[in-house]
Amino acid sequence: MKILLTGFEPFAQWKVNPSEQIVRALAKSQPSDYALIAEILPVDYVQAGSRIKLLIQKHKPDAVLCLGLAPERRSLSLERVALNLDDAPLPDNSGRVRIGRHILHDGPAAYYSTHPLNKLLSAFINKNLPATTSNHAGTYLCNHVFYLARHEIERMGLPSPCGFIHLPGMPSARGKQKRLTLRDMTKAIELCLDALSRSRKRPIP
Ligand code: PCA
Repeated sequence: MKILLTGFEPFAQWKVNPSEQIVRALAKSQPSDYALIAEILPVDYVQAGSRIKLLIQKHKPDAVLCLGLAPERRSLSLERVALNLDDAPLPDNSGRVRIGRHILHDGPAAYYSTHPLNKLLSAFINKNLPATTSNHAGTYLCNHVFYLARHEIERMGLPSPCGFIHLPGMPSARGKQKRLTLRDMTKAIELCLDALSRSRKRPIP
């Protein structure tokens, strides 16, 4: 059983990306139930797109979990949908801005996550980890990678569940609001990987 886990490098004013830190931490652990392929993707539409496709082609993973930071959110967001759309005023790390552009001209308008979202949500809630489902992964890099990962899985005819989780912004030293710590987020992603390693059936979205 091989699971592909990806995070992103920092971008814009966020100098630390928890998705990168979590992927690096989990890459060091040696899970016994599955092999982890851990990768950090660049915040670059062109490079991240080709990297995720190549990783899926090369490893043919049994499951794919992509992570990214959504600084304004307060809980773990299990994304339901990836849109065929790049549309963000924020430049990528190479300075590219994409407004109102299809990711793939001949691709479907959207793909659903094929993760067992309700099961993952209950696993998080049972451990007191604040989590929710989300119907919008944005129209920036996270959505871009999620869409292309789902497309590649479909194109190759793989039965592998593939989904995306947005991580909330991390607590700041002076912040008053209670936020999920990096440790809790890492625990949540570990739970998710365990659940994915146990369920390989395609759920109905
Ligand atoms: N979050 C951004 C891109 C990289 C990341 O970690 C997003 O939500 O699209």
